[in-house]
Amino acid sequence: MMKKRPDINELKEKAIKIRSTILKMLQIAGSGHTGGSLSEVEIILTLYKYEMSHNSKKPEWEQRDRFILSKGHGCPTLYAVLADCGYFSEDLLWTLRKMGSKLQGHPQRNVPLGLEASTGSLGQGLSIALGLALAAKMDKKDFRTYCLMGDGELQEGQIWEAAMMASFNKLDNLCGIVDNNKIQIDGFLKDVMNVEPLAEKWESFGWEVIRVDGHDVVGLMDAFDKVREIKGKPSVILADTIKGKGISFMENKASWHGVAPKEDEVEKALVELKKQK
Ligand SMILES: Cc1ncc(C[n+]2csc(CCOP(=O)(O)OP(=O)(O)O)c2C)c(N)n1
Repeated sequence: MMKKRPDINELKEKAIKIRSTILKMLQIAGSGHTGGSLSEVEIILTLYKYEMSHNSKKPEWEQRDRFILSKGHGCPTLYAVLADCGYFSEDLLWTLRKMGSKLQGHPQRNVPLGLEASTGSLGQGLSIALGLALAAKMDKKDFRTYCLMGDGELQEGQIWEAAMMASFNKLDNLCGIVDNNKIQIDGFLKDVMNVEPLAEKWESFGWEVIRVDGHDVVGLMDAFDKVREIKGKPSVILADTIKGKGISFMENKASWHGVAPKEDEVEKALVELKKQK
């Protein structure tokens, strides 16, 4: 089934806006995860603006598609996209990581705000998503479940337990996405612990694999279209991305994994983002 696509230029502009929002949020918070938030922008944006059936006016609608951010440290992006979709006011974004805020440094389950699961302990999100997908099958519900993982996160054994269970149960209503930015907390995966060959690994666990440029919104929409047609097994989209994407002095630098930008760095970054319009 073909879906109506959003305007591509508007989506690209939105990605730039989301990136600037993320940087401001992190600067105000004074801590947080910059690199991996910037690498996943197009993935989360395409999910919410194109792929998923959801309604911010009815966040508890039973038939809504579910999104599990397994790499929970990347939540600034999710928060910025949820605010853009109308789940809550933008004002809340500036309370990121503050005492008492509903927007903590890792997501805390709050369905009315659009947050489906508490995540951040890496490796667990795919198991949560698997449970939702299995429950949908058992209850004969049509909703789909999407789970975004980091490539470093794939070093967690629990991911592969869930991967086995999902294909065993033929969960074609489950779609994994890997933010394949090639960098984990303190270096390149190839130097710390290589996870490649990724496509072959997922295939051998019985998953359909689609590889795509994770910053290409059209490529991502094409990938989601393909996934919807796959029957009898789960699918994973290996989205090749750049950690710190969009900001020259942050791109491909492990040092920007868990550091928030300072005021002057945000100013420099915003100048770069403006030029991308
Ligand atoms: C179980 C667990 N161990 C360690 C951490 C600390 N940690 C947070 S992010 C991260 C690196 C994750 O790398 P990756 O999945 O590639 O994320 P990305 O590059 O997309 O930010 C680590 C080790 C954690 N959150 N959970």
